Amino acid sequence: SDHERTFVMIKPDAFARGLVGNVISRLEDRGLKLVGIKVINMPEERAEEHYAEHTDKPFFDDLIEFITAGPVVPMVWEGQDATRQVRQMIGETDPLEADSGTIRGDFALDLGRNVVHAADHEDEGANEREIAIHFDEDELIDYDQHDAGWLYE
Ligand code: PCG
Repeated sequence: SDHERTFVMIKPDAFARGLVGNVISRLEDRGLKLVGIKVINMPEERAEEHYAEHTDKPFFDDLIEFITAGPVVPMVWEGQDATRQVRQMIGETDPLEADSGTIRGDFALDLGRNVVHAADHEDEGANEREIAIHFDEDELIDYDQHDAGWLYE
């Protein structure tokens, strides 16, 4: 929809490879507004809640082991059609299918090490659900984006 919040998370592979700043820069440069960010080692129970839809998949255990293997950077970004804008910038889930110029298309090779997670725009409640898993409401910052008048009609 119009002005909305979307959940994005930099994964342990990207953290270890020093790609945190690069991913954040791409989203900032696009004009998206950063309203929440933290660095955490994700507790296993929270990882299982975050990936609950994949509980029965054969790759679930590997996915939980990977996402808890090192620091992650959960973030909330705001903007016009933010969910779709971010999905488009991140590229297809499988890096082999991700276009060059996208985050995964530029930085990843393997489906199980795909640098970043973003809420699925085809899953209606995904943003709200994932933001609530990783952030308290008072951790999301309300402020004026100074260049909004040059980003939006
Ligand atoms: P993400 O974080 O967008 O959502 C679920 C993740 O599961 C996905 O990115 C992939 O990293 C991972 N994933 C999806 N399919 C497979 C698979 O077949 N094998 C493995 N190892 N991981 C997968």
